[in-house]
Parts: sequence; C-alpha cells; structure tokens
Amino acid sequence: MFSQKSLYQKLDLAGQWEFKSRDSSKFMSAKVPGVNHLDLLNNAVIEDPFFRNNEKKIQWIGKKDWVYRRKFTVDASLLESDSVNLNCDGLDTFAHIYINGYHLAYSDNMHRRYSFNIKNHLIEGENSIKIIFDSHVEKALELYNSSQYEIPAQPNDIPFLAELKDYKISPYVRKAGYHFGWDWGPRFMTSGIWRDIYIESWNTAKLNELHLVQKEISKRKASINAKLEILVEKEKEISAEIYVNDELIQTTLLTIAKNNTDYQIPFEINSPKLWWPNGMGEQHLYSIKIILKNEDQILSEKTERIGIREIRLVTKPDEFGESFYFEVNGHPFFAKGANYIPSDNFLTRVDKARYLQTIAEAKKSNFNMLRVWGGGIYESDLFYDLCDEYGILVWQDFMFACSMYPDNNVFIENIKKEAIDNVKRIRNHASLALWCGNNEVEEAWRHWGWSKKYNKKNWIAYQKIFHKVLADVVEENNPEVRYWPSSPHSNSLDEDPRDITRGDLHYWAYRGPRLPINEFKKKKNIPRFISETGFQSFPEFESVKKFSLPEDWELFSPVMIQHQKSNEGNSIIPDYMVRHFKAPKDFEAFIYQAQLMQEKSMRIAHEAYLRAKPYCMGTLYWQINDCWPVASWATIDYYGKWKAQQYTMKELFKPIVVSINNEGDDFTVHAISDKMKPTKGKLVSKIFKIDGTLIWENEQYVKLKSNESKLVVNTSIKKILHGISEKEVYLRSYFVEKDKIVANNHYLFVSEKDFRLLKPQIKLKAEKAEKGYKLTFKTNTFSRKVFLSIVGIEGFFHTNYFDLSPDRDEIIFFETSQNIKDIEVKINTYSLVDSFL
Ligand code: BMA
Repeated sequence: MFSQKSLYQKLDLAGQWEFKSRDSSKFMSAKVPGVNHLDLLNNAVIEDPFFRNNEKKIQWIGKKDWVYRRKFTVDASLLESDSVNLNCDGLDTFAHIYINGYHLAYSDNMHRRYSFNIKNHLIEGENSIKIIFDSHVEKALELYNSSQYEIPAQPNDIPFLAELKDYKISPYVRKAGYHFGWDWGPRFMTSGIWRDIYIESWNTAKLNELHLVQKEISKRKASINAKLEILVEKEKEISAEIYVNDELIQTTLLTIAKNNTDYQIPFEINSPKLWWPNGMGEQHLYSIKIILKNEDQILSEKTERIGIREIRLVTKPDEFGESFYFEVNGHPFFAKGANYIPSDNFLTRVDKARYLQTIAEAKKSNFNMLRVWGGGIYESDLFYDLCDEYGILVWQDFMFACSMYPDNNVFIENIKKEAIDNVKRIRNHASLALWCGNNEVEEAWRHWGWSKKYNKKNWIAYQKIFHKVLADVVEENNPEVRYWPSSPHSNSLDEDPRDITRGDLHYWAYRGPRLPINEFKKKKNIPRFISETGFQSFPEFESVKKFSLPEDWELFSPVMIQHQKSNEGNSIIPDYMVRHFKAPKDFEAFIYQAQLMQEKSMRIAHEAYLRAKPYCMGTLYWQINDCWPVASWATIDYYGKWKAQQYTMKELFKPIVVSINNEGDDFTVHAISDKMKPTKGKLVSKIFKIDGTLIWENEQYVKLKSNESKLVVNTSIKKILHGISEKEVYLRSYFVEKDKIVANNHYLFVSEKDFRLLKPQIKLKAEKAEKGYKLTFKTNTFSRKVFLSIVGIEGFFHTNYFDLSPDRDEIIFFETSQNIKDIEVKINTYSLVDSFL
C-alpha cells in the first residue's frame, strides 16, 4: 500500500499462534483472529458445539483462563521509529497483555480498540507476545459481588447452564450480550483475539482518524470538511494531499504541534453523484485518501469511502402525534428491512462470503435498511462497506440490550471510550442512518415491572448513560447523524415508549395472552415505525437434519428443546398452528406448517403496515438471520436457507404491492406504491373456485402518487358468491404496469384448515437458462404454498412457498452453477395438502 518512501510500517501479528488453558501444560496451535472454542474444535478437544446437546457439555470453557502466545521478529528500522504501538482491535474480554514478559496492559472490553506504546519493550530480532484471558465467569462474578444493589439483567442470561446458581453476570461485562444466551441463542463464553492485532510505527506524525463531514450538497459541488486527528511526534510544517478516487485534487500545508491533534481541511467534489438506498437510485461512492508528507516522504495515510447524501430522521408534530420517518436527499421513504444479529456465536467464522451473502440477499429481498441490534457487536468494517455498496441503510444500536447497567466511574469511562471508538470507526459510512442508545432498556424498566422491583439507582444510571454519555459522544463525534436514546422510544422520558402515535415500537403484545394474529392489523397496534415484531418458526427439515439425528425429530425431544431458546416458543408455535392448519401428519409437515404460520402472521402484519403508509413509515421485523441452528424468528436460517417469510418479505418490499384484507362481510384491495415518482397501472382482481373456474372479475385503472397506499376495491364477498361457500374460493389480485404483472397476491376468505384443498397435479417443465434453469409450473387445482426443494444440489429458487393458480403458469428461476440431469424429477414439490393428507 505504501511506496518505498513511506516512514510508516505495519507488522501484522495475525496468523499462527499457540494457546492453552492456563491450568494445562500443553500448548496447541491457534488461529488469530479467532476464539478459543474454534481453536479447541480445530484441535479436536471438543466436538461441534452446535450439534445436538453439545452446548451443555462445553460450559467449562468459560470458567477457565486462556493463554495465547506467539513470537515475532522486529528489525532495527521499526525500532528507530519515533513511535511504535501495539494495536488490538478486539480482545474478548478480560485480557492481560505481555510483551517479552513485561505486563503491558489489562483490557476489559470486547467492543473497544486498544493501542499501546511498546517502543521501549521491544528488542531487535525475536520478541514474544502473550495474552492471558481471565475467565469471564470468574471475573464477572467479582464485579457482580462488588455491586451495592441488584442490577436486573437480560432475561436470557441463563446462569444455571453454567452452574452459576442465579448469578446474572452479563450487565457487568462488556462482552456481546448474546454470548450469555438469548431467546434464540446458546450460551458460549468465548475468549480470544477476535479482531486484528498488529504493530505499527511512524515518524513525525500519524493520521489517526479522519472524519469527512459533508457541509453543503448541490448539483454543482459537495463541500466537505476533512477533520483530521493527527498524533504528532515532531513539530513541523507538513503537507496533506487529498485524493478523490485516486486523483490528487488538493495539497494543503499544515503546521503540526505536539499539543494539538485536531486539524481541518475543507475541499470540494465537483458535480457530485449522489448515493441512494436500494430501490431509490445508484450507490455512488467516492474514495477519499489523505496522505501526510514531509517533503517527499510519506508519513502516514488513510482512505475512507463516502457517499454524498443527506440522511435525516424526521420527527415533527402532526395531526396524529409525531412523525417518525427517514428522508434521503430530501425524499421521505418507507424503511423496509429487519433486525440483524451476529451471524455466528463464533464471530470469526463470519467471513467475507457470509457477510456478502446476507447483505446481497437483503438487497435481493428489496430491503433498504437493517438494524444492527444492541445485544450483538458493533459490526465489522466489511459489513458497513457492503451496506454502502448494496444500498442498505444501517440503524445502529449501541451494544446495550434488555439490561440495566452499573453506574461507577470505571464502567462509565469504559463505555464512553467504547462509544467513541465505534462512532469514529463507523461514522464515514454512507449507509449509517441512526445511532440508537439501546434495545428495550427503557421498555424493560417501565413495562417489565423493573421500576417497582429494583433500586431506583438503576434508573439514574440509565438516564446518565443513554441521555447524557452516549448522546454527548454522538454530538461531539458525529453530529450529522441523529441519536435516538432507545428502541422502542416515543420522544421523551415523559412519554410511554409503547405510544403508537410517536417514535418507534416493538410489537410483541400478542405473545402473553396469545391474541389472534389479526391483532397485528388492528389500528391500535400500528405505530409510526415498527422496529421489531416477529413470529417464531423452525429451520426447514434439511437444516434440522444437520444438527440432529433421526431420534431427535420430535418437538419435545431433548435436542429440539436445546435448539429452542424461548421458554414459550414450543407452546406458542403449535398453539397458533392448530388455529389455522389441519394437524400435520409428521415432523417434516410440522416444520413446514410452522413456517407457513410465521409467514401468515407476518404477512398480515406487514400488509397492514404498508396500507397504513404514510402514518407508518417503516418496518424492521425481528429478525433476518440466526447465529446457530435454532427455532427462532429468523427468516433465513443459520445454513442460509430462506424460510417462507423471507420470500414474502421480498414480495411485500417490492416497489408496488397489492394488499388484500377482509373484515366482516367486506373485503378490500389496496394498491401501494413505494416509488419516488407517480405511477399508474391496472389492478385486476379475480375470484376463482378451487378448480380455477372464474366467478367474479374486477379491473380498475389506478393512479398512484409517490409513497401512496390507495384503497381500490371495497366490496361484499357474500354478494359475489351467491351462496357458493367461502371455503371453496380464493381471490387473486394483481397489478399490471406497462403490460407486466408487477405485484400478485392470493387470499383465502377462511383459515387454511377450513379451506377445501384438493390434491393437485402439478406439472413442471424445466429449461436450461443462463446461470440456472427456468421452471414452468402448471396445476389443475389451486395449490397453497408450494414448497420447492432439491436435495444435494446447491442452488436458489427465486420464488418459493408460492400459491399456484390453475388460471396461470408460474415461472420460477432456479439459480445454480450445476448441470442437473433429470432436474424435473429431482425437484420436489410439496404443498399444504401434502402436510396433512
Ligand atoms: C426482541 C429482541 C430480542 C428478542 C426478541 C424475541 O424484543 O429485542 O430481545 O430476541 O424480542 O423475543
């Protein structure tokens, strides 16, 4: 990266290390970045932690101290530098760092980046580094016991699993919340060097941080203020060269002084191309490089990639309460997406391919936003880079979830530094839309009985951390991005966070009293912005097979229970299924129906949110991904398989949606546009008998404004049916734009269990196409939720779990790099009727 003349050097310490538990005498090979569970797995000390009940068997790992070490060679030129630092971008968590036997530092926050001056501790030639990780469990217990009052912890911190009695230690430790267990996640108390570790040396000055603040954006130019944080070793006049997409556009002289780290250089980009979220335009990105030079010697350089855009969260009083919507480059838009949790319990397994898959699939599913949820991690640089490239905005929580937190100076200082580190690291990304203080902490205090049960000092700490410390960090380091104290939150601590007329809302109220799924669409449950709601299901049967054995294939087997972390999950899912579906004939059918149940409830919810536009202006459902194979709210399972709901979200997040609803005797059809410009088309609605006989037809020309939800059809079903049973008919509505069907929806007027499905004969014709196969399906009778699968072949069905109507062929693309002999025979079609007949 640097030319010969650079005075900056970097010595990477990643790669091969050795490790052992402190009480063992034998070192084994380790990989850095990594975590001890993976190193133990690679050395065959433990079995796959995700298989069957293995989670229980390896809780001992968190109770031990772990030692990591390696040797490295330093040459004279590095030692002669003005400054030599050891940088640790991620240590999980309580870590003693030794250089050549010298105890250099102790760190206690997995979310922070540390930099230590080590110039005086290195020698020319061979050196050693050793990091000892104290047991999280032991260390956290010390902190737990030193607290003067009880701090309520997230309900999924399951201490008994680790034989910790009822000591809930998670609030005291700055380690990813989900590592302690969650209602979709196991408890694995990892230790290790989980992000980059390297030595860097420089002379005179180092460009430590670069903040690119967009001042004014017009068609002609974007004015940008480059704020430089420079670590100065020698006072000098140096030059700063600014490159835009590798072209030198400006050189500025800077007089750097030892007592000053902050410098500013304004510059301009002519005729800027704007950055837009997915679905609204292109994702133009500019690479901005700044090189600090002393005459022709390079001192230090830094590159950041930005998108020219303005993002605002608009919260202003209106006739209903207060708006809550995002605006990009002056255009309000409906936020479409989901919550994102870390994609593995062992974080270093989430490699480039895995990130790329998730973000590319979010784009493919017409998302424009993801919420990085507060019980995980501040994501990797790669995650945000991909979000920039794919147009996925990021609602970024700080890493606090469902707990109260300590209020002592050491803790507060620690989280402040954590917040500064991460705000500085993430703030230049085009995709960053919002900083949010925490997940459900205000909600927990006010609605989970905590304010009555626990010491009020918890609430004082809350206000300090989330209304002062973190708010100030954002104000000082990233004032261009809005800070929102909690999710859900209304607009001040005087208001109820569950207020549906302002702020964001998590809707989970159906769970306790098990309210009917139609509750989702009731006006009283539709907020201005839904930042969580969801319904649990299981990964598809082929995925279940990967973590279990045939003897486990039963809902209440010990293994299936181990892979269901919500204590009410296995009773909620069947409870709702019996209301809507006929009894499944076997375990595979059960899993398939559970996915349909999830899809059905979330379709009802999301169609209602879309119909309620522009009152409601966004939905980030819970949750897109899993961190291990489990029953959960995820719509894509741990192995990357899409559940039924993911396909539905892809449809419902399209620019045009047709939504069907019925209350009482009437049914309605809405046409909903998410486009930035007005559009027009034809809305066709047809009611058929199961065998495809047309009973009723309606065609309407519709003009839609930008972001409009329009009621087009409102009529009585009884009048149409003239005595034909509702159990034998279905409605198909579709929107035609320029001769093309752009949205399509099917509707039953009764529950699936009452619908008179017949065994269909589904015919498939497959033709080879570029990158896969074109599949044409025909049926003789209406088929509900056709699930396509093909065992043993890597590939992706662009549509799945679809309704197939005899009046029309369904053409589906199967993407695969394989040439498949007899594909028509190998593709399995399974529809609702197969799950009970
Ligand atoms: C939400 C999240 C998580 C949880 C999910 C499902 O409130 O914030 O805490 O996993 O509910 O219960």
